[in-house]
Amino acid sequence: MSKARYISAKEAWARKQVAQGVTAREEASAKRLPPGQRLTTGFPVLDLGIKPEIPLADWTLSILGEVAQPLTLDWETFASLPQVEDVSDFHCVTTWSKYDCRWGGVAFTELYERVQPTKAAQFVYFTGYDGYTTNVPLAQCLDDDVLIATKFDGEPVSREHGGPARVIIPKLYAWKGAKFVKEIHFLSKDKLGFWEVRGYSNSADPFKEERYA
Ligand SMILES: Nc1nc2c(c(=O)[nH]1)N[C@H]1C(S)=C(S)[C@@H](COP(=O)(O)O)O[C@H]1N2
Ligand SMILES: [Mo]
Repeated sequence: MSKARYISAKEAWARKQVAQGVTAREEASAKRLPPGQRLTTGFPVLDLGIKPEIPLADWTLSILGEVAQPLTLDWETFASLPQVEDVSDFHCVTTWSKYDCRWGGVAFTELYERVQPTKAAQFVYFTGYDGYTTNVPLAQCLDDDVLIATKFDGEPVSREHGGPARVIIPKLYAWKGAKFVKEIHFLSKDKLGFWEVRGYSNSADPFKEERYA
């Protein structure tokens, strides 16, 4: 189902890596800041009160469900995958936004390619080491700005911001990106995550101000 979309995202990633440092970013503008958001220059921390400590030697990321080749990657293997960098804006539903976050890590499309999702795969359900869960349609995970980030501003993602690895999906409110990511489930049917079952919007588009269901 997502073949064409996945291929165009891969090509876009390649172009972006070539253009690094050349493309000037759009200045702050009313168009850039989603409705009801305020710009912050700090980086607030939002979690469930748990910041799990995961030694890299114990860390794994599993990709399972509707896939032909389920995978469990250890830290070394994950770090050996092709790495990308992307600068994006971060929008939290609690009304703060942060511009120009420079994330580095592995593109979602890279993992998609390796596990070979079945035709039935339409949704993705992420779990975190803190017990957090969230869900996103597969098509949106294939955008060329979605990555599993291990770096922020060139440094390892700190524990408070979701290290060793966190999901970044810039076009959606930030609760859709699991910090401390542990598992990526490909599903045929949608399954609501932690905040989605508590009344947050399932679609979560900040520019449509989709905060609550
Ligand atoms: N595992 C996990 N991921 C999570 C959360 C969480 O509590 N646990 N909070 C979400 C919310 S609501 C937001 S706004 C962002 C916050 O990321 P930050 O703490 O780096 O600002 O992470 C999202 N991902
Ligand atoms: Mo949030």
